[in-house]
Amino acid sequence: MMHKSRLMRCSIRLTILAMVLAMLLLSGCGGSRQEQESPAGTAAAPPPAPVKVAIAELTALGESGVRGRVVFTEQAGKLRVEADVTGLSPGEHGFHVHEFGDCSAPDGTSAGPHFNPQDMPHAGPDSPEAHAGDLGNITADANGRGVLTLSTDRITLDSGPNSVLGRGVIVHASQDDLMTQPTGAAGARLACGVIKLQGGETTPVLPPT
Ligand SMILES: [Cu+2]
Ligand SMILES: [Zn+2]
Repeated sequence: MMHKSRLMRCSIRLTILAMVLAMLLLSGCGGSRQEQESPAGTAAAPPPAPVKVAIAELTALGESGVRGRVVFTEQAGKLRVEADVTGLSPGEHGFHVHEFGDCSAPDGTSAGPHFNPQDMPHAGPDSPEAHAGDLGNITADANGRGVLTLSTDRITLDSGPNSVLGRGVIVHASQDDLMTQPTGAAGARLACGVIKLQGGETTPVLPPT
């Protein structure tokens, strides 16, 4: 009898000991996890401002078969433009931001003229004076795919006069000669897309009625 009750007391003590050990271990783990989150006990840095990204999904105008996507990313005070377009004839094709985010006309004329908030002449993206929307040419390979990356401070994704949010992107049939006024003689409009902020709502810019 004595023997049995001593055994019971012993096992109760062991159970309590195990519980205390478990609690110590758990609190220990929590502590180390916290240390990992804010190293060296410093206050957590404020989260970085979200990088603004806008996308234009280009769809074919008429029967052109040209389509693609243009991604605009704010980066170091500039706007990076990355385009990937398929269905083109090999060679150079005029590539612009146009004033209106309206791709409804089968020939793309609903997108209006080149985006030109400062009333500049037509030129190329490297000219000191050009339409804000003059992005030059996109060059298609033998398979009709054109990829372009450029960086510009002429257009933005903010609410300023040079914002391209809600405006249109047009890919043309011909090469932009970066000279002929006001279109660069880039010919027919083959694909069109409206520039929309990713993860937000963008109202297309339309001509005044
Ligand atoms: Cu154009
Ligand atoms: Zn232009």
